[in-house]
Amino acid sequence: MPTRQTVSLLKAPFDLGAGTRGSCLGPEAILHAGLIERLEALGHTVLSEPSLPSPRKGVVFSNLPLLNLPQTVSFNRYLASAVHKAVAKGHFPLLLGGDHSLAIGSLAGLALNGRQPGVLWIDAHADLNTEATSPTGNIHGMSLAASLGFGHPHLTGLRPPSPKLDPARVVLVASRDLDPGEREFIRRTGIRCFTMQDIDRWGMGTVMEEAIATAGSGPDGIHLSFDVDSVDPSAAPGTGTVVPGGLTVREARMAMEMLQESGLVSSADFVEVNPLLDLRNQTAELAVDLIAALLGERLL
Ligand code: B3U
Ligand code: MN
Ligand code: MN
Repeated sequence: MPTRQTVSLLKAPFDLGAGTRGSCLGPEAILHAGLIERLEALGHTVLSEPSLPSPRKGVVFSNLPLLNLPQTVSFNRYLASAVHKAVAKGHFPLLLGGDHSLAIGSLAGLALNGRQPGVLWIDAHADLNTEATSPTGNIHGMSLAASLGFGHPHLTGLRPPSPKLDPARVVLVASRDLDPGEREFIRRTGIRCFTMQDIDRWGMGTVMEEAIATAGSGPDGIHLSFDVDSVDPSAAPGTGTVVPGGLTVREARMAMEMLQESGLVSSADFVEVNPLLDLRNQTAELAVDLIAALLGERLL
């Protein structure tokens, strides 16, 4: 049995950071796939907090180069406070997105507690754009950059301090769709980036060992930010920006098991599940399998 924890489920029905609507329904789909029961079966206590208040629908948004900036900032402020409260009580904050712009609030909430964890960003994308390099204006492609202190001041300064992260303890895994400005960002900052090519060449086990050692080298453990588009679209079709050539279910699951064994993870985001694009809730079910593995479910 894993160490029993109190998990604060933070349901974040927010998709205005993405170019495609529907990931705001992700938290409900993940709950329908049985998340709470699976975590309770592991001996954890699950506090299902009320959903964070979602912005009104049917409004005309936009405003390049940062689409839906005010809504994204105000939602992430709520989220940061919710994470802050959960951590202050000693709970494990588990964020269910929603799009990946939510990592800004998640990491800001940890920073409010004076924590600066290493970050494992498992994602087909790097989310290292700023408004100056983004090809789309979608803030979910900017959330890691913002947390590192780059980009619009309303995002970087969402809550003090800024930056929230130390680039030496940020590790990308499963990357395969990087924009030119993101490649330059990685070169400039020296962030570790394990592409799918690295995974093919060295194997997921070796990559994860190095990733955990790098991200986990500080005093505050590791925050996992898991974008389901890291997994191959054949197994995770229900997400807004699918990129072929992704992780297998087995690789993703092993990554979660290795993180569990490390004992270093004390907060996580699972984002970009979009039930409007899914097949029979398959992607939400996969998310539940991965969260359960992260929190101690074993095959044997
Ligand atoms: N890099 C592109 C595409 C993208 C980022 N994150 C997702 N898609 N899911 C961008 O818009 O910044
Ligand atoms: Mn992402
Ligand atoms: Mn992605």
